Amino acid sequence: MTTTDPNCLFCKIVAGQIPSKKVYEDEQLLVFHDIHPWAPVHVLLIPKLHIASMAEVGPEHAALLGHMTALVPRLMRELGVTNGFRTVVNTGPDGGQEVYHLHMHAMGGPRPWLKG
Ligand code: DGP
Repeated sequence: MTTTDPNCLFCKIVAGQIPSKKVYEDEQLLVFHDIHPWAPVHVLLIPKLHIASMAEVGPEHAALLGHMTALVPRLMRELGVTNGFRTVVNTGPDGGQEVYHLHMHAMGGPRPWLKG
């Protein structure tokens, strides 16, 4: 189950064809800093497998998504986030998804989106 899409930006990051500030990697997942952070700490967790969005997720992906989700608290701790964090998965046009390779945003630090 190692499908990739040669035209996909995040598949290119997985392949090392586009550089990223990597935070974590294992056989199934890659985590790197978002290029346009919305928070002091803002990383993206992605499966190496190309899944276009959460809309394509099925029961066969349960273990992968469980693994991804369970990694978030550990990564936030390792990145110095001590006072809570926010996780977001944008899905499809109405969900505001820009990159069509499934990813979870994990954001920590003071919340700029609540200011104003
Ligand atoms: P979304 O709207 O959920 O599809 O968010 C996509 C995110 O991906 C957005 O916050 C910016 C980030 N992003 C886009 N291109 C790149 C890139 O080339 N490198 C990195 N590190 N992040 C990117």
